[in-house]
Amino acid sequence: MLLIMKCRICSSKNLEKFLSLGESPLANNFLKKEDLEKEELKFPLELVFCNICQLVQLSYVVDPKLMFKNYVYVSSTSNTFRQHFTKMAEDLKKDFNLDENSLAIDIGSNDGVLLNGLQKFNIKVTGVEPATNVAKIAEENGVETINDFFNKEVVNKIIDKKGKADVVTACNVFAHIDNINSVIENVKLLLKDSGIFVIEVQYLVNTIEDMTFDNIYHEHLSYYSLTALKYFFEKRNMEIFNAIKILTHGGSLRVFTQQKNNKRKINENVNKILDHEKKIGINNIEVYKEFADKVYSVKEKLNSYIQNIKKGNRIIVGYGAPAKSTTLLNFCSIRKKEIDYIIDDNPLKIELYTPGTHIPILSSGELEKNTPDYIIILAWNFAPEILKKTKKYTDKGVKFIIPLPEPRIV
Ligand code: JHZ
Repeated sequence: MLLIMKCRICSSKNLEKFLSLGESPLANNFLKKEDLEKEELKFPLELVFCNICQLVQLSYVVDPKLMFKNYVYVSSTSNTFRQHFTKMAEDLKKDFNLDENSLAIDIGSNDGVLLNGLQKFNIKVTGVEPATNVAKIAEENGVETINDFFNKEVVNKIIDKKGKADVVTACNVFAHIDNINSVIENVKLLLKDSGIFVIEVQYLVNTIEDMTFDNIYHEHLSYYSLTALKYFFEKRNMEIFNAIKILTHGGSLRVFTQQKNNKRKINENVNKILDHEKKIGINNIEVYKEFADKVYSVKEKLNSYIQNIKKGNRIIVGYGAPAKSTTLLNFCSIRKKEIDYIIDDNPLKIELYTPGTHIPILSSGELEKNTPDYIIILAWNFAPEILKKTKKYTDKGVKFIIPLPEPRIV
């Protein structure tokens, strides 16, 4: 565990702390039954704001090997995500004229869901994925995957074997990387002069406006605005030429970058988003202090909401055990006394227990055997998909709760 003394983007020490969610276990460190009595690793979850480049970031960095060598998150678990990445592959092919001579590399390629989509157009692909178990799933899905962190050695290996890349993607991994400076140097090495680097990151503006503070956990080291990303890429001689808002994870940004001497025109979206960020005060610590105050009051509201239900001896269970539920459950001290069990459809999570709060994770069959009165949708970003597949329980009178930004029945 390392205390960040300097900003990840600009190296400034002018960092201001504005939020503490206490000590929390690692979000994806789901426990086996035999490990429940063992002491769990917990680390502080605190956010700081850089007064120079405006990056919001965690104050502590946990060793990535502890988090990413064996991973339980599999992108294709949800239909929503499969569709999202299939469409992204189609858009990349169309917008950048990729064909069988093109090479695409995905950093943090998980089970290969994006690359699978690109392969359907005969585009050459390679994934880079540090989690051994997930890289294996990708290989089984027919996606060539290097089981390693993205580093210079890996880049040289790819160049030797396949040449330079037309497109490098990094979806939901850029916020996870501590040394983004070295990553960007390696991306530049890997890209053809005309190549593009496309990232998807959860969007800080959604986090603060929609109170989705549960996406704050140790895997997410940085919380990006376009303002901070622009600062970062310009310092590394890269240029953002387009940015679009997308719906994943409660609101994310897809950001397109190119080497600075490239010819693509800057899309007007970029300035529109930057102007909006300026207008809402993304560069002002007061916005973050206000957000922190609201986070503490959401905790109180959620706790009293749950206590009211429990007073009537009602049974509550959860649906979805996403990484973000670890933050919500730990920060709000919600345990088995409040939530009897959680359903998850990812087989890798079933029969495990939630980190810190030790609530059992079961398969959806449990709903039939032990039908609850309330289901709290912890994977709220997939609420429509989950509500659709559990419709028979709504028909039976089970009530579904969305916890954020304020608990409400849907
Ligand atoms: P989901 C992940 O976070 C992990 P998580 C990662 N660290 C990251 O950065 C963010 O994404 C961006 C389950 N589910 O996607 C599956 C069902 O059971 O919101 C998952 O366990 N049935 C890379 O973990 C969870 O919910 C369903 O029908 O917060 C969703 O996790 C559906 C739709 C989901 O990400």
